[in-house]
Amino acid sequence: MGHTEERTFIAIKPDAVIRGLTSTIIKRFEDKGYKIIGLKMLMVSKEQAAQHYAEHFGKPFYDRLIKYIQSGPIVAMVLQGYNVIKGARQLMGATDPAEAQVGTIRADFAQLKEYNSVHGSDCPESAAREIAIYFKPEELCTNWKNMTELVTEKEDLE
Ligand code: IDP
Ligand code: MG
Repeated sequence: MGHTEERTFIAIKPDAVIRGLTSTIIKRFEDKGYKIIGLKMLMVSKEQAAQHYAEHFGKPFYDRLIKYIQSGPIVAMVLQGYNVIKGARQLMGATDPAEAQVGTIRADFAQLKEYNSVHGSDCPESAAREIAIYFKPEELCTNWKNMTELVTEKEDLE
């Protein structure tokens, strides 16, 4: 059988970038052993914001959310690893920082769900869709092994 590696899209949102938390948040994901295969800072365009949050269109918080994600630079990342979609969301914690477990990014660095510091894809389809909004295929660095891959014998995994 063996475990397959997945990819996910992560964004450090403007509130966290502005507060100087970029390196701290990247470190949470790196320390877990996830491989960063895409990384850049950008200002989210109107079009990107609308595509990214299309599922929330029409909700009461939609306009505020679009304004928030464009309120400063984001740091966009593509991570690769075993069960990285679920695992990254565990590291992030619940959407509302007040409900998030202590030790998660949102519990440790945020107070409000309107400013919850980090985004992570919620399923493989969302991950593929979101990665394509922010990265061209040639911007991903896939042809290297990180330490987790070097110490993981894939044929030994159940
Ligand atoms: P997620 O980021 O944990 O996947 P979603 O439900 O997909 O949560 O919501 C997307 C983003 O919209 C959240 O991260 C948060 O910034 C914002 N948001 C979600 N629910 C609310 C709300 O009830 N009020 C204000 N903002 C919200
Ligand atoms: Mg979501």
